[in-house]
Amino acid sequence: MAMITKSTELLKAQENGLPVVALESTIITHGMPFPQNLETARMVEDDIRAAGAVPATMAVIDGTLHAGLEPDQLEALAQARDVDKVSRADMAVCMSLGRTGATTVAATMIAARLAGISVFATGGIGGVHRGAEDTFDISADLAELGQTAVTVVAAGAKAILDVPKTLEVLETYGVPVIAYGQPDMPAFWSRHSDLPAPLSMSSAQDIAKAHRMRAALGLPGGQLVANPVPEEDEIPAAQINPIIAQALAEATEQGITAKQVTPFLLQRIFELTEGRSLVTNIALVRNNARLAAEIAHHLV
Ligand code: PSU
Repeated sequence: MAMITKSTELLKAQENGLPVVALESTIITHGMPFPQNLETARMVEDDIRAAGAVPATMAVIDGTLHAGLEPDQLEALAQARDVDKVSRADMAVCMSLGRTGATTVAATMIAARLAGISVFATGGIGGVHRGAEDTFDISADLAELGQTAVTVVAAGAKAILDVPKTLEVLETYGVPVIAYGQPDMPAFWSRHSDLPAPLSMSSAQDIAKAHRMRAALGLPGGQLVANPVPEEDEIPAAQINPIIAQALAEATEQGITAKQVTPFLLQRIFELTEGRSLVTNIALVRNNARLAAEIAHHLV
C-alpha cells in the first residue's frame, strides 16, 4: 500500500537535492473563499519557486495522500464541496474511506514527515481557543508540533485564539516558538502583540541550524517560526481587535463549535473588514512561504 503519492515536481526536486517547502490545503478549502483561495494557492507555490525551492501542497484526494498537487488537482480541490477538514485524528479514516480531505497544520506536518520534507509554510497555526477553560477546544496543531520534526513558518497563532495560553501549551510540549526579526510575538493580521516571544532569531540560517540541532539532540517535535506580516499589509491590533471580539461573540451566540469555529470566525472577520482581512491573510502566507524557502535552502 503506497502511503503517499508524490507529484512529478516533488519527485524530481528530491532526486536533484533541491530545497522543498510543504504547504497545507485547509487554508484553501476552509480558510479562504473561491476564487481567491485558488489564486493564493498558485501564487504561494510560485513564490516558493521564485525563491529557488519547490512547493508541495498536501491533500487527501479520493483516499490517496498526495505530497504535491498537479495543477488540475489543485484547481479541483479549490472548488470542491464537501471536503473533509483532516487533522491527525481523522486522516486515516478519510483515507481508508476513499474520501477527499484538506490537511490542517497537524495533518500537513504528518504528510511532510512521510514525504521527507522539513519545512512548511502556512498562515497561522491553530491553538488554544478563547474560553478553552470551559470548552477544552485546543487545536491538534499544538500536540503535532510537540512530536513531528517539521519547522512550521506562520504569522504566529491566529489572533482569534487565546495566544498567551497557546504559548503556555507550546512550552509544555517543548516547542521552540521563535519570533522572526523582532522580540515580540506577531499577531497574525498585526505585526505586533504585547506579548514577548519565547525566542527570537533574525536569520533563516540560524533557524535551520536550530532545526538540525534538535535532530542531533534526538528531540522529537518541530519548531514554530512566528513571522510578522509585512508592515504595508498589516491591520493594526487596535483596528482588528474589536472585530475579532464581535465575531467571537456571534460564534458563541450561534453555538458554533469544534472544527467549525475557525472557518466561521475567518469568514465573519472577512465580512466585517469588507475583505481587508483576506488581503492581509494572503500577504502573510506569501511572506511565510518566502521565509520557509530560505530556511529550506539551508536544510538541503
Ligand atoms: N492559516 C490560515 N488560514 C487557515 C488555517 C491556517 O491563514 O484556515 C487553518 C490551518 O489548517 C490550521 C487550522 O491547522 O486553520 C486550525 O483549525 P482549528 O483551529 O480547527 O484547529
